[in-house]
Amino acid sequence: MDINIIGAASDLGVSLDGTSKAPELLLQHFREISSELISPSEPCTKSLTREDKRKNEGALNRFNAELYSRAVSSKASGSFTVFLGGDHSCAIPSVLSSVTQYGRIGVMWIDAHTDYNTFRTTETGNIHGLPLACISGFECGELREFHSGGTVDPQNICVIGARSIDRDEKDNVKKAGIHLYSVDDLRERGIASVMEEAFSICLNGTSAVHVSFDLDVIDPTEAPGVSVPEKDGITKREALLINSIVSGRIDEVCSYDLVELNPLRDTEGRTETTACRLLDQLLVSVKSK
Ligand SMILES: [Mn+2]
Repeated sequence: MDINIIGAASDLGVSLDGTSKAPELLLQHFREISSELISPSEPCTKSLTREDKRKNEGALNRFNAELYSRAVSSKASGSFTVFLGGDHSCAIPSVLSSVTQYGRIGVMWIDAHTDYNTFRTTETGNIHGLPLACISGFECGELREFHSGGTVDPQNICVIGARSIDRDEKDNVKKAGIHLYSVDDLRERGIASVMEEAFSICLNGTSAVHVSFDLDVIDPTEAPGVSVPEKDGITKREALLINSIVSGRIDEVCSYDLVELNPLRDTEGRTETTACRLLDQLLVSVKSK
């Protein structure tokens, strides 16, 4: 199957510099693959005060609307479309464009965080903490105005590797009923068994699953180059195993994101190298799809 990579070169959804530089860096390793690099036309405000939590909403929505229209075209032309972040807010247009193209889908969110805040509960106003709530129709309507179709049923959403959920975000997660698998679940039950169950939840009544891979799911000792590191994560080896299971079931996967690499926080390119290995695993499978 043809592949198209959309590089979302933005850090509008986070308060730190760096993630916007990731797509260009990663694409250097995949020059033979069709790609487009898209940057926001407006600057990012870095303020972190609570009163200022809508600071980048307008600019991010305009950027996401552009990503959405590129992704809709890419998918309509029959390409397997990969989003390379940038911060995780680019998953909003990535997932919603797949809803437009493929209809009812599930979402597998591989991440240290549940990203299930809303403007009501966010402590920082950083929109990369809201995308999963947004794409599942849990509040956040102001972040998906460019999309007139449906959202993803929370019953078809699994978060893998979650270990950091904000206090008020916990209530959102509970109310919505998304499925969570902690690092302990992966270790106690085994990765293969958890992934099997997660796939069946995501595929229950849907046509395919979108996979969104946030590099901060990996322990910061092995993947330090992310904007919001969380200790006690999965190992690089476990990440590659999870991703190889995803790649092995590529016929059931409709689209994919790899996000949150922050080259300014990386040491000796370790996180970049892991990101390349993950992307390579995926792309090899997509080519044979
Ligand atoms: Mn995330």
